[in-house]
Amino acid sequence: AETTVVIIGAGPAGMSLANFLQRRGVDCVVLEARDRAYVEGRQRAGIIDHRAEQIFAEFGLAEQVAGGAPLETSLEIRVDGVPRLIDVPELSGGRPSRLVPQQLMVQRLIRSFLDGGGDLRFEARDVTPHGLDGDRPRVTYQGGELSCSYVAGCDGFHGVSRRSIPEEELTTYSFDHGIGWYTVLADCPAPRYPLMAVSRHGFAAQFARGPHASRFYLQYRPGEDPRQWPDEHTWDELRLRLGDEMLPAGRITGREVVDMRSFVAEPMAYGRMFLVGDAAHIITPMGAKGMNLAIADAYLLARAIVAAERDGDAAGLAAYSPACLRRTWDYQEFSRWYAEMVHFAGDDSEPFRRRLALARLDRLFDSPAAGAAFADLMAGTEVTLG
Ligand code: RFL
Repeated sequence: AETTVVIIGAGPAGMSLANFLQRRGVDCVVLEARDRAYVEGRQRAGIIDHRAEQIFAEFGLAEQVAGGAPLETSLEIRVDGVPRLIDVPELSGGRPSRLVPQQLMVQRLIRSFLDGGGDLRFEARDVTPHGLDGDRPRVTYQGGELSCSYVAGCDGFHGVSRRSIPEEELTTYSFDHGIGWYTVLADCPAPRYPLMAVSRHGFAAQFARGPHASRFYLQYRPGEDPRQWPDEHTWDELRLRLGDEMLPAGRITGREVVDMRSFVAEPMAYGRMFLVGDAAHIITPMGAKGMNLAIADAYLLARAIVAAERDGDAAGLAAYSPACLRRTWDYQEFSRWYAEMVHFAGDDSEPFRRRLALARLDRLFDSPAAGAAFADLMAGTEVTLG
């Protein structure tokens, strides 16, 4: 069988790309290793930034994907128990993000693609790309084979796409931030504002997951396994770190650890294959940019493919990797800057670094220019191939 684009992976990157291509009349087939229930149930990110919402709007998908979702409010950073608010939507000139859980976004994108007659094949085993440096690559999987003009590697960090590129063609960068987070989902009333707390007791955060549930994050020390903490200890730690003695304990419904790591692969293209989203880069959750980067990559690739197919203009395909990498490194820097600020500001073991982090926080609150620069990144920077 033949198609124009084979998309490997039906996560945020793959389903964004599939919908963008469909709306522009470019044929594609999506091959996903897992079943639909698994893909639609995976909870991770929770924020579609303003720029990503604009991208969906350009394809007439904003209402479907983000319509009615709550808008971002001010953010509270509590420093040694003292609340400080930063009005991100205001400082960005009225460009609020939207709170959309990743699994809901993926469900909506899958539905929209299938309603439009899209070809999405779940449980595709042993997906393997071939002939990527030729004119007509092929992708095989158990029970099928597709030939195509382009392969979009949207299969996440552990996928097959990046591994199909000869090692000597790629430069990779890995960085371990040395910070571990214990995250728990609990039946506990949402905080008034998204809350991050910085103190000598360690970083903690609380975010709404609907009106009656919260997701908490607690920094933990290397070598510990906080999943073994008795619930009472988790609640004591949260009360201490959030400076909230009245925080009610609720049922804990999920426990996970997240190690802060970064990764970038360069370039994001090899022959006729293009890497999109986590297949090419992972970023720490600080700043909530991972999913938004995936959406922006998908957008740039869709534009480049449409220009090549409709107008015979391949310039966008050549510009894809450098354009995506420029944004990726910008966001890696932002996420590192943010993580240093909120983690080192409570870290007594390095007093000099702690004072620098506190100065960074003061500047964020006291300087409108610094606040605006922060809010601009939160809203999402420009997405262009140029
Ligand atoms: P995904 O989501 O990993 O999807 C890849 C898809 O490809 C499929 N696949 C294959 N299919 C066919 N053949 C193969 N060989 C395949 N191998 C894999 C997989 O089954 C899957 O369906 O990558 P994608 O689409 O690039 O999307 C990236 C985002 O998911 C990721 O950046 C975010 O989740 C990162 N992230 C966050 N991003 C944010 O913007 N804001 C956040 O607050 C945020 N919090 C998070 C996060 C990621 C986390 N984890 C667990 C990595 C919190 C966590 C805990």
